[in-house]
Order: sequence, then C-alpha cells, then structure tokens
Amino acid sequence: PTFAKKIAGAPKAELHIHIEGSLEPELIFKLAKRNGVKLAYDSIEALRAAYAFTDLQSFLDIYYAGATVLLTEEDFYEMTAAYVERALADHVVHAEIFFDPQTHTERGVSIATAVAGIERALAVAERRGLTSRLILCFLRHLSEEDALTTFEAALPVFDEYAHRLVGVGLDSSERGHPPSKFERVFAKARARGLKTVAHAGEEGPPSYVYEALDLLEVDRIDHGVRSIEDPALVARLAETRVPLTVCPLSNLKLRVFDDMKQHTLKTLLSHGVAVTINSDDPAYFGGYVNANYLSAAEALDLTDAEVHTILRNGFEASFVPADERAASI
Ligand code: ES4
Ligand code: ZN
Repeated sequence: PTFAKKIAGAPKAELHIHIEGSLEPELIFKLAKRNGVKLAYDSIEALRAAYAFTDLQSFLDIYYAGATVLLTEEDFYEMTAAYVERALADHVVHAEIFFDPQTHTERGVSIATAVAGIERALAVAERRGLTSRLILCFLRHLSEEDALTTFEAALPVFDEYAHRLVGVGLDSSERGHPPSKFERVFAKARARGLKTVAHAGEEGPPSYVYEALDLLEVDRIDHGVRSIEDPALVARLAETRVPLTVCPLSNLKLRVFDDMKQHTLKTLLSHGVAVTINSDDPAYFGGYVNANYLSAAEALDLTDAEVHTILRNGFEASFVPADERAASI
C-alpha cells in the first residue's frame, strides 16, 4: 500500500481529544431541536461557516456555545458513540478522552450525568476493540476555587468510574491563566493517585510548560509546541521523555502556525521529544486523527521511520500498560 494508506490503516492511540469537540454540526442541531435549545445560527451550513477561527479564544466561544445542547445522559452517549465510530474508522485502538465538567454543571447538568452517558458508549466501544480512559479537565479561565469545588463534587464519580476516569487536565484560554493558578487542585488530584496533564505552550510561552512540569508535576503536556522556543526546555523534555500530545490541524486552524510546513513537531521529534499526534477538537478543526497524521506527514515530509516513532510514542505515552489495551503496534 501507499505511505498514506499505511498511515491510515495503522493501529493508533489517541491521547488528546475533547469529547465536546467531537460534536459535529449535524448532531448539534439534532440535540438542540430535541432539547429546545436556541442556537445563534439557523442552519448547519451557517454554523459550519462560523468555523473560521483567528485564535484559541475565537474557537472556544463557538465550542462552548455548541456544548449548550448537551443536557441528558443520552446526549452524552450519542456524542461519544459518534466519536467512537470515527475513531474506529481511523484505526484508533486506544483513546484517552477529555471532558469539561464545568461547561455542563454551569447549565445544571451534573458530572454524574455527563460521565454516565460517556461511559455507556465507551463500554460498548471496548467490546469492539477500542479501549479508553477519561480525563476530567478544569477550565483555566475560571478560578482555582471553582476547580476545587468541581474536584470535590467529582469525588464520588472518580470512585464509581475508577476503571475509566483516571486523571485530571487543564484546558481553555491559556494566556493569562498560567498553570501556577491550579497548583493546589493538582496536588489534591495527585494525592488521590490520579494522572495529570495540562495544556501548555499552545498559545502560552515556554514558561507555562515549565510551570506545568514543576508546579503541577504533569505526566504529559498537551500541545507544548512552543517549547521549541527554549532549547533548555526541549532538552529537558527529551531527557525526561514527558510526552507532548500534539494536534497539527488544531494548531493550523487556531493560527499557532500560519502553514503546516511551519509546524515544530518534526524538529521536536528530531531532538528526541516524545511527540504524539492527536485530533483535539476534530469536528471543529477539519479532521479526525488520520487527517492529522496525513496532513503533518505530507507538509513536513515525515519519513516512514518518523511516522512509526510517533505511532509508537502514542502507545508508550498512554496511561494504560500494553497488556491492558486492545492492541498495540
Ligand atoms: C481546546 Cl484546542 C484547545 N485548547 C485549549 N482548550 C481547549 N478546550 C477544547 N479545545
Ligand atoms: Zn486540547
């Protein structure tokens, strides 16, 4: 088969996917109608046309508006079941999935409702060869008090779904909201034995990556592509093998890079950093995980060996040991 077909057919681990970012416009409209939620766009086409982002915030505004259609356990189930179909089509065999509880609790939807719906779809997926874990993300534009309240409210859910819900993360508007703001809540999560990740060095500076490593003691950095600006940081990431969950199409759509040819993932990889490729918010950024691999591979002339390394990094960076996953490479 051609190089592209080999990439598409290879078993993959996906470690950076916001489940709310997998809501396709068609499903947003279906759920809006079912739930009587008013949207700011009157057609699927008009909504899709609004997906012309200039930076992270311009995306987040639309992403949070899209998530307002999610009210019932069934809504979370359908959203997750749709993602599972896309993931299986792209030969994803293991996924570690983010969700944003504060987006839902603010609208009166409990963490238990969201997780119950997501879990039901993931349990079905497991029988079809897709293993998965769930990571609860705190919204960094909100206060640490709010994150702490969310964490306390989630404790029974962490207990009930211990087989699935294995970690916490940090997402939303990065600039002006450094990891240091969340030191206490991350310490509490680590004390409970949870894994930790944080978005850092997406739009924010390398100092935010250092903070995520030193103050939050994260197991992985989400994005981290701006680490390239600090050679000492690149050397540290390579030395410690703290993985970066890179999302090429996201970075292009949110103008972190003007052109895919400017993406820093190949250089990071060449310095020995554990780079992985992921889809982030695939319904908004123009493609699921295979499209991300193919776009990066083409623009950066990735070699067969480089693609193989990235695929392997995905499994090695996962929170599930090889003998507990559906498959590996
Ligand atoms: C996100 Cl691309 C990105 N960055 C930060 N927070 C997010 N939440 C959903 N997608
Ligand atoms: Zn993300």
